[in-house]
Amino acid sequence: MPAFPDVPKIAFEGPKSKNPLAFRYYNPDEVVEGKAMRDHFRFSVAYWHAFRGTGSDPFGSATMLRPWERGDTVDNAINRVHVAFEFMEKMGLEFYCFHDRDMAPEGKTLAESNKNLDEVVKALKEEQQRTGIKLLWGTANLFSNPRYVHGAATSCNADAFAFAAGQVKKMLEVTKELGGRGYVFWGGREGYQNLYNTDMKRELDHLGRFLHMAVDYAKKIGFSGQFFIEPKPKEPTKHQYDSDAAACINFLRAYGLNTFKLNLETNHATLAGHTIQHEIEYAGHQGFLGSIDANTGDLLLGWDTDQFPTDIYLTTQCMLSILKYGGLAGGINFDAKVRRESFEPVDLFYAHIGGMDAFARGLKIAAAIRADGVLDKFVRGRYASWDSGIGKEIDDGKHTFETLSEHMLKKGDVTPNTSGRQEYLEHLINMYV
Ligand code: XUL
Ligand code: CO
Repeated sequence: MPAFPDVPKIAFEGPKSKNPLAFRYYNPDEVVEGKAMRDHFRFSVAYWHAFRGTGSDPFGSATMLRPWERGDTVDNAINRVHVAFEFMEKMGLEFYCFHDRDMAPEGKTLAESNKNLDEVVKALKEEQQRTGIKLLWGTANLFSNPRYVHGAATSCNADAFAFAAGQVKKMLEVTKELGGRGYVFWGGREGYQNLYNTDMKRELDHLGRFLHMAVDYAKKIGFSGQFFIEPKPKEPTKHQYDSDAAACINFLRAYGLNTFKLNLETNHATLAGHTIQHEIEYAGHQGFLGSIDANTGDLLLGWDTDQFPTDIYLTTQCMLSILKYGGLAGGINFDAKVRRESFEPVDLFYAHIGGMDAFARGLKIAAAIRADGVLDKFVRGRYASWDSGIGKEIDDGKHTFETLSEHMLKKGDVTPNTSGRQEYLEHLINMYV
């Protein structure tokens, strides 16, 4: 029995289509900048939102109509896998991501939880083989269970660290078994609520040790996927250690974890007081750009609302910077949930189609801007003073404070500045949108 009997396979119908169950811009085989759209994006469904999200919030209970749900059992988890793969097949979503606990019920012990997971992983493997859909990344939920009340790798309770290690060990094995491209660490409760009770150095040392153990174990079992850290500044704790790209990169370098890359999330960037483009630019020029959790927040709400991205400026900015740094080792995972009020199964389709089309449009707009070279040309011109004369000499390491002071004493004052032309550039971008 199909779970979505009334929804056909979603097809590309082109920009003139008025069919809300069709792609207007996402055309997987279309080549942009020498690469098919499907390979630019590697769109992925976030299992926790799409198939475990209930619509509950702090003020109200579940609203989602999910007729296939029959409780938190292994049998139901296996049936849910079939539903999820039907959804992904119909959507043309070629990847998915999950946490251990989204996929199978947690047992009373680690052994029981591992056994439950193994049973569902069998079904995942079969469905992957049947459909060709792949795992983008796996991860472990190290934040929901009360044992992690003080964190996992950064907990004051050494047993919580040990339990988390057991969970990650298992999820690394599962991710390898399913051929996952990568493995994500989002520091669920790795942070603090209060510094009076916190030994920050000890907690960060433990986090560094934990991640080294993960690298060692991956090597031991031959898992060669990419490790990612996902920055987020707050929520659930008031300060998460992995607060933004810059903080993560500093941490990774300080603890000698240079093989990691970042999985950047739009709404996390805005919670950190940045834009996602800022985060992509920062990670990109430092060599740490890895993958994207695509979503958007709501400026009037100010928490991690995880909405589906539909803003063309947002996706254009993402794609401008992703193209600039040569693409993603990971992909674009829709870490986004349908609103509590969008409770019908078909809303899952509208949401993902909207997100995929928004990114496809962003890609085409960004590629057109790049093809004309308008931004590049402007930026190059803006820094032209560094390409010859004193600028080039400074860049070549030929100067000191003394020689520069000498230079200015002779010259008197600087060559006049030129306009930054922000309004001109914003208008220019609109010509491509
Ligand atoms: C939480 C979040 C997580 C990670 C995976 O804000 O984004 O779902 O993506 O643990
Ligand atoms: Co995320």
